[in-house]
Amino acid sequence: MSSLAHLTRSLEAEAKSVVPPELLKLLTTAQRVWVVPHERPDADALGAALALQLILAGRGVEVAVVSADLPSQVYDVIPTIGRVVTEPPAWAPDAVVLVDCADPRRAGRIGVLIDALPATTPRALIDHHVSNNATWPISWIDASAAATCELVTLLAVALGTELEKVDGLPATLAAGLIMDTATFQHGNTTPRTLEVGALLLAAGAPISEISRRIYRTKPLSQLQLHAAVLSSIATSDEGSTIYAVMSERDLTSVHASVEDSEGIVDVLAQAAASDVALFFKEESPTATRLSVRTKGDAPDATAIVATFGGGGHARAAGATVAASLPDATALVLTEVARLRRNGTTRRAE
Ligand SMILES: [Mn+2]
Repeated sequence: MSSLAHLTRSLEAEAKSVVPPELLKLLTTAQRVWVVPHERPDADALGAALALQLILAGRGVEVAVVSADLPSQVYDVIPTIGRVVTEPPAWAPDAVVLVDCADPRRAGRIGVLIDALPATTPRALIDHHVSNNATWPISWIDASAAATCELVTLLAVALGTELEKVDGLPATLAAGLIMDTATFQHGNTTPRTLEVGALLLAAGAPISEISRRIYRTKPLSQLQLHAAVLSSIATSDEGSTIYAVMSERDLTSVHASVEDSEGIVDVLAQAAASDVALFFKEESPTATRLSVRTKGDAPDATAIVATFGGGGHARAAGATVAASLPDATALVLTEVARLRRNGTTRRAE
C-alpha cells in the first residue's frame, strides 16, 4: 500500500469517530454555503475556509468564502487565496459554516450579516479554541486539535475526499497546520497533528516551502527595523531581565510599520541567561506599549503588567503604560525588580 493510502486508512477511524454526524449530514445536503473565517483571518482560518470551499465545490456545491477583511499578503501561499470575498454573494445560503472561531461576533461585519439571515438557515461551526461561548446546535469544537485545518482534514477524510486529486487542497490545509503550530514546534502538536501533517505531505503539500513563506520571509524594512531595535538591547537584574525599546524614529527611519515589530519580543526571549524579556514601543509622548515574555522561575508575566492595567498569560502578557518611552522603561524595570525581591512566584500554568 502506498504511504498516502496507508495514512488515509489510519485516519479514517479517527475521522469517523470525531466528525459530528449532523455536520456531515448538513455538508452533504447543502447546495449553497457561506464559509466564514474570523475577522483579520490568519492562515488557519483562511486555510480551513478555502479548503472547505475546495472540498464542497468538488461535490458540486456552490461555496462563498466571505471574510470581514482581505487576507494579508503573507497568505498568498494558499493557492486559492484570491477567492476570498469581502462582500456576500447575491444568492442566499442554505447553510453557513463559521471556521476557527465559535461566535459570529468574531467574524466582524460578516457576523452581523449571518445574524440577519433567516433563523431557519442552518448554522455550523468548526473551531479548536478552548474558551468560547458557542451556542449553535452544530458546533464542532475540539480543543485538542492544533488547528482548525487539522479538523477540516479529518472532515475531508470522513467525506471520502481524495486529497491528492483536489488541486491546492493539501497545501491549503497544511498552511493552517503550519501557522498554528509554528511548523509543528508548539506544544499543541499531538501525534494526530503529525499524522494529519504526514497525510497532507504525502498528498503533495509543500510543507517546507509554506513554512519558509509564512515564518522565514520578511520585507527588508522589517529586517532593518529589527536591527535598529535589537541594537538597543540592554539588561538589568544582573542579566535576568533583557529589554529593548522602539521609538517612533526607529519606524520612520526605515519606513517600517508597527506590524513589522512583530516577533522582536520573541527574539529577546531567546536570551539564554534572561528569564524576563521586555519590549517597549513608543506609541505617543505619553503612551508606551509593553510586551512581556517570561520563562523558568521568573515572575508571572500577568503580575508584571498588572500594575499598568495589562493582561495576558503567565508566559506572555502586554500592557499600555501611560508614560513616555524612557519613563515607562524605568517604571517597568523597577516593578520587575520589586517582584523579584518579593519572590513573587509564577502561578501554576
Ligand atoms: Mn486556529
